Amino acid sequence: MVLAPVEGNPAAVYLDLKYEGDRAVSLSRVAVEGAESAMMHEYGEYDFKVQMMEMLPVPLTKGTEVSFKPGDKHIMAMGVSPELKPGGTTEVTLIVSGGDKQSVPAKIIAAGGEREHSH
Ligand SMILES: [Cu+2]
Repeated sequence: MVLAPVEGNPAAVYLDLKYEGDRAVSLSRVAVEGAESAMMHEYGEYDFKVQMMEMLPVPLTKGTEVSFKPGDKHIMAMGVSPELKPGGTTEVTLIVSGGDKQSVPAKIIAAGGEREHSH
């Protein structure tokens, strides 16, 4: 999880996931501990400009891999608590259709350590 340069701005979370379940589902929601809300974003062209938009649910079948990375799909966390500090960890929860959840730990790093995410 990469914090915004300005406290209170959205943070971006990047991760790779591989779905190992037997049941076909779709990844529809995400939650980040310590953030008021979180959503999945991707970049797309709209009105001849590349901009961020909310992602549609991602269909997952056994073996599907999805990566959230800078400049591509990402998880955006809004209303990030000041308690989340660089060097710490938080928990990211991926929620699929039907309500199954999977939580993974995410390391918190300061902005600028990686490519910055801007709006
Ligand atoms: Cu975004």
